[in-house]
Amino acid sequence: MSTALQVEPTIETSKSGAQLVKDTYKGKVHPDWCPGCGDFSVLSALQTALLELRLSPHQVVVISGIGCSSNLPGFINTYGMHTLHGRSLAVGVGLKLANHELKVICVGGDGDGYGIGGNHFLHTLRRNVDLTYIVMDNQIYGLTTGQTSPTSVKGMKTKSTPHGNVENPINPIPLAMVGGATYVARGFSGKQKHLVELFKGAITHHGFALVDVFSPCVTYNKDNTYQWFNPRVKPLEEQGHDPTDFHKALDKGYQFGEEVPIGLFWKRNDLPTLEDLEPVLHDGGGPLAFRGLGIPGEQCRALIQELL
Ligand SMILES: Cc1ncc(C[n+]2csc(CCOP(=O)(O)OP(=O)(O)O)c2C)c(N)n1
Ligand code: SF4
Repeated sequence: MSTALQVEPTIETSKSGAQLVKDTYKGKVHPDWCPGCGDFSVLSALQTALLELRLSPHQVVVISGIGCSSNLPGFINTYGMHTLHGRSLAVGVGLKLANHELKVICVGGDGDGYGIGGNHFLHTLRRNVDLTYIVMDNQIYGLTTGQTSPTSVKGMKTKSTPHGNVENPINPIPLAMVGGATYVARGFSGKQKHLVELFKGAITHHGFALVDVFSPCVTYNKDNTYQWFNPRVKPLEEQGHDPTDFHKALDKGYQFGEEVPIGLFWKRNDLPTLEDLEPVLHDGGGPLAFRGLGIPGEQCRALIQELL
């Protein structure tokens, strides 16, 4: 029996019958984020979402770029890959095409995804690749100790902008919507249960799903803190927002100030994904990763040798 202090762990069963608990998704490496970093909440919400969706670790791959947030694949027990700065989507798209039966989840920071990886972001959107992209948006470069990022607020003083940031920030919500994403949401690390629902929606969505998460960097961003967000974040679900209304979703997406909407802005289910449109993935041969290469082993080894 549960008491207030002793909560029974949730136990789920995977589709193959294996027992799943939250610890099933615990990685071998202990998270080394600063105490209070918003990324802890994102990690925990993702683990809960996978548990509640009854996805076994071998059905999921988590891919990242470089940054504090991009260390996440080491902290979660799924397949994973820590790639290059800004390249998680490039690797994620390749992986999805190689094995379209895997759930592909790309993760990283705002610098990683909207700065150096901005080009990949645009092209993954327009292709409507069936993957989930979680951006831990702390509006700063955390790992490199506090420079402005593409989502830093105008006027913000950082190490790289001691007189205040003169640039206009990127707003990922309208950008993703206009670019062709078919599931566009925003969460906040301070509202973990809400985040779990957004992640579950994104992972089960058929198409490109962005979840931009305000995930405060408690060490270097002294402006956009938990205290700043707490009174401002307003769940769209409590405002009767219709996520199929493109223009209203755009209006909501532009809001950032005294009120910051979070939740599911936009969703459509009527567009094919890149994988749906690739004929080779539908010829009955299964995922490409499990097919023969069609060239002799010797030739294959020589090719690999040449590339090493
Ligand atoms: C090609 C390249 N350029 C620059 C860097 C240096 N670098 C590493 S992480 C980072 C920014 C990380 O910021 P963000 O993606 O917002 O993640 P956070 O650390 O805030 O989670 C930069 C510029 C790098 N590793 N590789
Ligand atoms: S520097 Fe910022 S983003 Fe990086 S772990 Fe610390 S609080 Fe998190």
